[in-house]
Amino acid sequence: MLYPYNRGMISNFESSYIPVACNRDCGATCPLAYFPGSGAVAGMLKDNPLKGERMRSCIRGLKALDTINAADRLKKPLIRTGKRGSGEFREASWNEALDLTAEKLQGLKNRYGDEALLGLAGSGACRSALHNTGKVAGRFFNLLGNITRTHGYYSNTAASYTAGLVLGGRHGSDAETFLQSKLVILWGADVFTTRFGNELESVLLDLKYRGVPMVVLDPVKTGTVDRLGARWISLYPGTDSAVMAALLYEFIRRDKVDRDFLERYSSGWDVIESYVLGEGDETPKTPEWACRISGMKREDFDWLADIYGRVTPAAMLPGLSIQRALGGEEAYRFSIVLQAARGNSGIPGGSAGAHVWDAAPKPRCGSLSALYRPDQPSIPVNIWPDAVLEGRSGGYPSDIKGIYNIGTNYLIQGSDVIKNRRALEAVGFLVTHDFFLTPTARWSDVVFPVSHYLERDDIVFPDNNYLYYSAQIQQPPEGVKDDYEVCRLLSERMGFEADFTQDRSTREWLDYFMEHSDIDNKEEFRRTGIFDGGAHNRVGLEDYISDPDRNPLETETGKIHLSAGDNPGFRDDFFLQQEEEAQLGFPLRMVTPHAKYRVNSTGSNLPWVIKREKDELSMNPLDGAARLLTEGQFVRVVSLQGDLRLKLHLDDCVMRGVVRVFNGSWNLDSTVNNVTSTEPTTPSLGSRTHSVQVEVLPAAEI
Ligand SMILES: Nc1nc2c(c(=O)[nH]1)N[C@H]1C(S)=C(S)[C@@H](COP(=O)(O)OP(=O)(O)OC[C@H]3O[C@@H](n4cnc5c(=O)[nH]c(N)nc54)[C@H](O)[C@@H]3O)O[C@H]1N2
Ligand SMILES: Nc1nc2c(c(=O)[nH]1)N[C@H]1C(S)=C(S)[C@@H](COP(=O)(O)OP(=O)(O)OC[C@H]3O[C@@H](n4cnc5c(=O)[nH]c(N)nc54)[C@H](O)[C@@H]3O)O[C@H]1N2
Ligand SMILES: [Mo]
Repeated sequence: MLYPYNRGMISNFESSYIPVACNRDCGATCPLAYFPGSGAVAGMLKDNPLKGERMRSCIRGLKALDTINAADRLKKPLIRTGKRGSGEFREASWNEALDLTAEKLQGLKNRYGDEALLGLAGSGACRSALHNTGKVAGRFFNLLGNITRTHGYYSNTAASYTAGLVLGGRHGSDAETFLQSKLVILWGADVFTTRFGNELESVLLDLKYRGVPMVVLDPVKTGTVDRLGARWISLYPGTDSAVMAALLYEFIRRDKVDRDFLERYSSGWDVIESYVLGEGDETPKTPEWACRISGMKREDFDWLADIYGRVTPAAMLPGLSIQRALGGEEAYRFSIVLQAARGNSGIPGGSAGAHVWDAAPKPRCGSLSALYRPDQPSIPVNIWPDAVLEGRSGGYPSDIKGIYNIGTNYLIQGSDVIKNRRALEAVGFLVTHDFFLTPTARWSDVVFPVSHYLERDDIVFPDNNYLYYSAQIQQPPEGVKDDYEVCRLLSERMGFEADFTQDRSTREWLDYFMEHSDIDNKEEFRRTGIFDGGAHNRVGLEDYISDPDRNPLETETGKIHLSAGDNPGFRDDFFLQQEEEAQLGFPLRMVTPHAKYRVNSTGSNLPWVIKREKDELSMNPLDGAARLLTEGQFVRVVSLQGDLRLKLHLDDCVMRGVVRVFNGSWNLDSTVNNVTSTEPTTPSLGSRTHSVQVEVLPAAEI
């Protein structure tokens, strides 16, 4: 018997467990445990009994057995026989599929050069040291040659750009530090759905019971508003920086700016103040100005300006949503500026205003190197289909003839599905590794069936000060291999196996990573699944704030460089562009957030998810009435990029003038990226999937 589960819920036959950790691209990453079944009782996943007090797992992780046991799990390599996307494949032996792939890759290299191959590695299993879709893929691709890679993330390109310039990087805080907050501002953050680490919800619920005021700024009244009993303030997507600038205007007017703090810790406030007061453009960023742009109610604005101007420490916790919108770089900037202007940066209960849940230092631990090459051709991930379709003549670094895809479903998760389809159809050879025949896999020439994180040993990295050991609970189904093994077998065929494996087995890799780690007792770590790095009350920026001269930030000035980069301010050029689209017949602003039970598109095929996720368009009843639309009818959503067909749900949780469709459906007729665009937000070239202008029309029932 290892660790008895002592909460009276587990009977004797389940009293030993195998530690596992949820390794998905969700913001939480939780330590779980597999309790093997016995007789008629099936094995099950539960919380790791040794988890931290505040850690909360969720149904997405606890239901992971449904993924590995799914009826539609791929178990044989597939080779395409019909047209791309037709779903016509034949099953092949591993030898045949691997030989064919090695031959095609070599052929592409010989004929067009290394850079004709584009490597895509997505958010599959992306939190671990070894079987990490990004790292395994990167290592294989980069040993294969100087192939074209992608950089940046769909998630946070604009945020990373801005935080890099203004703060010199990420300065997250441990969740427990927010227990000292006297005000919590969740700006575009639906943290009970898209989670910020695995401890924040418990902290926020404590604050709720203590009566700490909380506010959620979101075009939609989300589950987080209800769970926290928070005040909901609605505003149009993509207008956050306008409201933030007007809050600064009010702080200046009411003498609520902490000028001593700014003087000591920041640079560039003069530029920001002059912008806010309208000295350059003759537009003072007044509450009237911001409410007109954002659709925010004046009484909401005044309430927020008052409480935020009065109460410290205040935790500003922006979601990533505010920067997956045109002008998202500036929303992220102003969130940091507001925290500095109120003296909330770097103090317990405050926050840096950016990447707040992430990136306080973590325990040291080795991980597989992706071996990126210094002068490798690289394209921003968000515009991969443009790079494929336009190539060198369009100013991209290479002419792409083949794509190797490990752990992405970019056909539907990338913006503009029609463009993505064209791009996948334009390449000569496309390989995918996945568990299921996802839409992207359907478009591939070869599909390799791969193992799931429950079927392999790994070390998993959460966002807080822990490491998790995730042990194999069962062998993968017969015929299924690890991504690592598929890449090893190809590298063997192509002559670079020794470089790929460095003569290590997967077990030896994990030992090697642990040798280069803070883990003192490796056997205990393997047995319990949890290594605790110790400190859990670290405040982002605290070193800098305690001694700015000794601990300067990695910014141009060594300080919080508020005005770093070009033209800080609300991006009215993008705003005007959207207004023009509204005039052209696309007046509704659409948000496309992440669904509760899926992680991105994963889960779309699973019965338990299908039961819970309704693929529908949510619209305010007044907007529905104006269009003579009724609850439950089918509607067509049209944008400049394309259209889709969905059921309508009228819901006054959605602000007037806004509609919402969750991203991630595998259904090609209704998946939301049919109407989004790859036009990036600038200057960071990030995605802008929350800036979509649409119209909604009645559609015939099919
Ligand atoms: N359950 C679940 N959790 C996930 C994921 C998942 O798919 N499912 N995905 C994970 C990944 S990859 C990521 S990157 C993160 C994403 O985390 P976020 O980017 O923070 O999440 P979103 O779901 O895009 O949006 C969160 C909220 O912001 C609102 N919103 C949208 N646009 C705007 C805007 O312009 N301004 C304001 N103020 N609000 C806006 C939406 O209505 C939504 O309620 O979540 C992670 N966690
Ligand atoms: N409209 C709209 N679109 C969006 C967003 C939005 O907010 N709105 N959000 C964007 C964001 S933030 C992100 S991060 C992207 C995500 O885009 P993707 O990275 O394409 O996201 P997933 O749907 O999670 O696809 C991951 C795939 O990897 C597979 N997988 C899981 N584990 C493994 C493994 O171990 N090995 C292999 N080979 N495969 C594995 C899964 O089955 C799944 O098919 O989507 C973006 N798209
Ligand atoms: Mo993401």
